Amino acid sequence: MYKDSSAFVAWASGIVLERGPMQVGVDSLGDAWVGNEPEGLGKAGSNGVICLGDGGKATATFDLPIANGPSFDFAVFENSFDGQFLELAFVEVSSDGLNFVRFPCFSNSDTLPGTGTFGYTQPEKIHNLAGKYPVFYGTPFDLQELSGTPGLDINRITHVRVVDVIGTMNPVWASRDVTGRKVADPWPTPFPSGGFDLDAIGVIHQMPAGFVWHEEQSNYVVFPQPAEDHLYIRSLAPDDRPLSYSLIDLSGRILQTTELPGDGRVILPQITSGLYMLQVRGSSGYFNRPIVISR
Ligand SMILES: [Ca+2]
Ligand SMILES: [Ca+2]
Repeated sequence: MYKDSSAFVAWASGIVLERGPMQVGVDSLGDAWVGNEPEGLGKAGSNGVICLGDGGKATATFDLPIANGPSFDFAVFENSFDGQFLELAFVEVSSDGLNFVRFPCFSNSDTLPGTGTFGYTQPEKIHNLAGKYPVFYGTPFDLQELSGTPGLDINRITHVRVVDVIGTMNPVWASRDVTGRKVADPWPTPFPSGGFDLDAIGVIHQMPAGFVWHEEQSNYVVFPQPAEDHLYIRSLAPDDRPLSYSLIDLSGRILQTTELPGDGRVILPQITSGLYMLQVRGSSGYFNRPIVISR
């Protein structure tokens, strides 16, 4: 996705860096050192990049949580100059800053002998690895793929972590995809700019300001997500039955307010696919819940 796409509504606003070595196994070279935290912030192409080194990590935060809207939700930008010399990274997300979940990724690049220092990678052989596309074009990720992961709230992603793929085929240090296959990327890269070059992380879907809610204060469950033409609101506490609800769009406009029938079923109006807010009122108060309608 091109950096100037109107799909991008925000960019990373904070980064914590854990740099990796220029070449894993050769401690005397020290860590990669080109670029610092500020160069991964803001819009893609707007300042420099952060070079992670072998296995280095950059953990980004955002002014508002990233949410799971229709299709892709954020994109990671690298600086490949030709779309063939690709430095790759795993991408992980967290909704609490502690528990990180990696996007399941695949690499079918040759593992014998692997990819040399200036070797090429065919982008069609990799999936869900950042660095797949050339400079100014972000690799997009869809949080829906992580739906149902315990400990992860895909509608309130607060952290995105990028982890450099160590391209060696040496089993001691090799990085592996979700199937356990080694992931090849240029290696060794024993220079200060070695490893994945993080340019930016662009947000496509985010929680609007003021719509942050607290799941732990709610006894309600809303399913299915995404919803097509109806969904259910149920309470986990029998004495706190949901009584009524409002459906609100992201500009704050109330589209529908209705008493909830006994079975908790909500028939959704004919509105376009997207992210909406459901405000549920019960006997003990109310809560707001972002929902995705996908038709
Ligand atoms: Ca999504
Ligand atoms: Ca690498």
